[in-house]
Amino acid sequence: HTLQKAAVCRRGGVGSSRCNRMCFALCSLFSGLEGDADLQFLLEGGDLLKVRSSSWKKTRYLKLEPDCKTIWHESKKTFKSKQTFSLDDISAVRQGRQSEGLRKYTEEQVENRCFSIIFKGRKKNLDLIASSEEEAKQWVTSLHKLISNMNNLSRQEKAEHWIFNCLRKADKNSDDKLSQKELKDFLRMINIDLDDEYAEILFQKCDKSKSGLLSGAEIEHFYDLLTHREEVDVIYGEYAKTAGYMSADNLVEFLMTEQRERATLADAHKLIEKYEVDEKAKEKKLLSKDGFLMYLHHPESLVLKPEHKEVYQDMSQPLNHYFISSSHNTYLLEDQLKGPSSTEAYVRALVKGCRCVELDCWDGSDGEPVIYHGHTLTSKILFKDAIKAIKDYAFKTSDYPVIISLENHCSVEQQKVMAHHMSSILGSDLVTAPLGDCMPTGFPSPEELKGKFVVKGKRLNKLEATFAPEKGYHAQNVEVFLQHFFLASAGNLCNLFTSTFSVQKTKKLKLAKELSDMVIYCKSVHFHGFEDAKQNLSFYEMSSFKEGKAVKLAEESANGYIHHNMDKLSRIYPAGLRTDSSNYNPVPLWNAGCQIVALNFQTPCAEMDVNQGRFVCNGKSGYILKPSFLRDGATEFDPITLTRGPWLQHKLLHVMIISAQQLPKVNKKKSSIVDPLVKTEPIENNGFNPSWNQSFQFEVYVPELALVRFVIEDYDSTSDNEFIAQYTLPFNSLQMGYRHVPLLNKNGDPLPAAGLFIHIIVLDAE
Ligand SMILES: *[C@@H]1O[C@H](CO)[C@@H](O)[C@H](O)[C@H]1NC(C)=O
Ligand SMILES: *[C@@H]1O[C@H](CO)[C@@H](O)[C@H](O)[C@H]1NC(C)=O
Ligand SMILES: *[C@@H]1O[C@H](CO)[C@@H](O)[C@H](O)[C@H]1NC(C)=O
Ligand SMILES: [Ca+2]
Repeated sequence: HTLQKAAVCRRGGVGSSRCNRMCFALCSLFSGLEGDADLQFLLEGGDLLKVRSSSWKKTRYLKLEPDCKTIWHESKKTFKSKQTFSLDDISAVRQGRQSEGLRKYTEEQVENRCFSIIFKGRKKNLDLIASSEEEAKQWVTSLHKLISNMNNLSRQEKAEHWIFNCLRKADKNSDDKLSQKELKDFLRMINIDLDDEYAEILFQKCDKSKSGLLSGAEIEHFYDLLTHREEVDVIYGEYAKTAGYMSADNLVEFLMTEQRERATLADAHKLIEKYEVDEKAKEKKLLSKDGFLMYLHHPESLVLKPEHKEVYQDMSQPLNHYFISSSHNTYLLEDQLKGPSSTEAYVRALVKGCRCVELDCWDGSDGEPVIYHGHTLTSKILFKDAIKAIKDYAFKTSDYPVIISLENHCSVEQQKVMAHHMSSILGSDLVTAPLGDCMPTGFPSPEELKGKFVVKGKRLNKLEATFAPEKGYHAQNVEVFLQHFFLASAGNLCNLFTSTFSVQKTKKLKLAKELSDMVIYCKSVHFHGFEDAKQNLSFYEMSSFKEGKAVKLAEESANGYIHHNMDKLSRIYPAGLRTDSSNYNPVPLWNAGCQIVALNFQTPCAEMDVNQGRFVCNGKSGYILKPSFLRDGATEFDPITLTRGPWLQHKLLHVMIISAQQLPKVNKKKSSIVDPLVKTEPIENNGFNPSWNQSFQFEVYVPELALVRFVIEDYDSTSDNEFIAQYTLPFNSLQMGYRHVPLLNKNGDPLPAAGLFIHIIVLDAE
């Protein structure tokens, strides 16, 4: 374990508290868990039956590699190269027949022996059957334990873990020593393309024993040279005015001057107590450079205000006063024409905090309604399976209500089946009557609707009718003639099929009373202008707008739209032309107060990054309270003309992009090295620790609506730059001073070791 110790115990020396702490964190992953049966179990591994279809079920040997991070996955065909995946790629491990594949291809009696490994991104699930119930349980508990253990490591520990793994992989002949060739491979792995001469110099500098191999302390030295953060040294040096250390007083000065935090001596003592790794320094109430780095990496010190991470907004306002994280055609995993539909897509969207999901319902065989993109080749899933998945995953990330948006194309018979499934699966969590005993005059709040499902769809009559029985409403399955019905739905569909629609335009839709009655707070109606809506529509009657129409309203009558959205809900959906499931910019629609701005969640793109950034705060609840100038009935706010008013708070945002750490490779080709660019000068051939020191200034006029996005691209002089990583957050949630920005990959999943280091100041412009 020389390499490991080198990585772990480099500065403090064996026995120091830093070393112990790091060793504990890492060794509990690598070697120190002799006593831990779960880890031992995974390292030994075992045979499992992998399920791909009814006929394809094959035995596979799975085990954890000694890096405790990679799962090795053997095919019986020996000539096939071994397959592996990283624990980092796992999004969930589910016990039982909790995947589409297992439900479809296995019998109920194996329920207790089944489990599934679900991956991030688009990688297919691994559906497995163990030989006994105990064994299945053991796999699931062990994997859960290891994953949560790994997620518990601090950013710095993750970074060191990453480097250690690269070192271990580079040591091809496992002799715990690094040859010059192995060293070069290692540098490539961590994204540094040193030229041969410099690599040689570095190697000679560290190879004190002149053996031609680096071992033990030599690797430590080499590692130190690599991980050295000169920019942090400079900052530390400026404030470390007490015998080369930062005293509590020095720390207060740093916090007040640079971080713009109101800090007392007591706060500084607490920070030293929490982050100092050297016991001797801690005793003297001093912060060492290592302790300072620990502080800078801690989640509370990152660029996002820690107090905004929790639910911090008032959740007791009416539902339509919030932006609601919303998805379009939620069932699709890929494009809108021939891609697969999956209940997994609902799980992914809900786990990402989405609070409005969409179901396109059509008649299926055997009387069971199905979900797919009508008139296309997208595959089908059962309506009831989608509802079950929604029920199971609705409140894993957020407790606040989920809106089930129904696009109903079913016969009355199958609509009754839909109503039956919703009421039997969702039970009392389904809102089937207004809260309270009388006709409501406005929306309930997210707080009041916690844990509830709200159906959005067509309704036969006004909700008021249920409170006025004397008017006698008893009709069953009344025909509603929806003359605009197909015009409206066509917006959801590919233009290839519009010709079919012109023929069907006059088709009538019958609505089952059972289904109609479930529509309480979100009744779909057509939009005939703001004036009509104001005079003729009740608060719960809401319209859906195709993106083009909505953008036009948001540009031409923004203030009218804002007032409309103070009384009602608006849903926006992508144009039918977007058959590739691309997205539109949600920002202008939020600026006009629209709540349900539905995006194709399955598509990695800048618009989804922005959506994730919009909803990263407030406990990832999927609800963000609109600023008061979008809720106040007297508001004159117009995001286009931007007249004076309380919304106008002209600010200057100064950002200095200092450096980045451990940017991942985007091109798996071994020889390719990332050339990172942060809208600055590109830094050539260094993705490990590029440094820029470039300052920028931005003007911000409406801070409450502004979002800030950091994007890192790989610069290419001959073609388009390639995306590496990004992070987006609300302007008002920025912390000032020296901050690390966590980085997300194109799917929005965190890159644990990577980061951007910046300095931020926000000033009033006037
Ligand atoms: C992870 O950290 C939390 C809080 O610090 C702790 O309660 C939990 O037991 C830790 N989990 C593991 C697996 O170490
Ligand atoms: C940025 O500043 C740091 C600290 O002063 C320095 O070590 C580094 O070389 C600088 N980088 C560039 C590209 O100027
Ligand atoms: C309200 O509805 C009635 C009946 O459909 C219609 O005549 C009237 O023009 C509508 N009001 C507005 C302002 O559009
Ligand atoms: Ca070696």
